[in-house]
Amino acid sequence: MPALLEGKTALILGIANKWSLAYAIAGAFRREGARLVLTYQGARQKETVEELGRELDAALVRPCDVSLDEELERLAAELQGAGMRLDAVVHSIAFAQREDLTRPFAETSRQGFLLAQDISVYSLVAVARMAAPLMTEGGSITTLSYLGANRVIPNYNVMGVAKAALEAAVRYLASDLGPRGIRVNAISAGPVKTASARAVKDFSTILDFVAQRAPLRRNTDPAEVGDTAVFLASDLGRGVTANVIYVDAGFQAMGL
Ligand code: 1JT
Repeated sequence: MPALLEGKTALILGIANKWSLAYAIAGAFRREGARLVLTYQGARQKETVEELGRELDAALVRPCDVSLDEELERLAAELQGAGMRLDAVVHSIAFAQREDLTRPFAETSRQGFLLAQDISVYSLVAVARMAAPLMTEGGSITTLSYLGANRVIPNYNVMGVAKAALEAAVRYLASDLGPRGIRVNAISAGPVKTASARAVKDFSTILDFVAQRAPLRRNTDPAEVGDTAVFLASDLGRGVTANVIYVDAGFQAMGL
């Protein structure tokens, strides 16, 4: 099979370390011949992501805090200045305060709610607005979601509401950008032991529960998320937009 992303440039936001879903996606994109532009948040992530960028032979590794419009504008200006067209964007970013993932959802503060919406949802809108002018040949924008958007998952709380908004944002962005040949989709991944997940208490119990009940009787492998992201970014995905694709070993289908 020929490389699926040969000649394409992909911007990937949200690698924190080698367990990040964004890192699995970057690896799959690189395997398929894409040129990679990676971003990280803040000085704490710099060393790690620059090292992973070297491993992946990334063309560019840059800081980008998606809560700041200026940082997104600076990144867009730099890519523009380097004459870089973008063909794919992967948004793999979310945040919520720890207390909002432990206390009852009804206790969520206004500030905690808005913070989760800002970082986990509005950032997709801001990234799409920044990237769209660089996608002069059309392109694909993919974000990461979770089943907590549609069902009550204990403790997912404010993130569930944020993921519901994120999936709605995918549909509205797909409608806006479709006429320019830009597709917008989400991958709803099954739970994976990432750094974010480590912040969740009893996460191993959740993983075991899912593995016992999912049709495939196992958890989601990050590489499966990477391969689905390749499909969406490639010409194979040309007819798919405004969609949420489950890469979760089938768990979402189960009632009991
Ligand atoms: C965040 C965190 C976003 C954890 C996340 C997330 N998206 C998925 N997970 C993992 C997860 C978390 C819970 C869960 C299942 C999966 C933590 C930091 C903020 C952003 O419950 C079954 C709670």
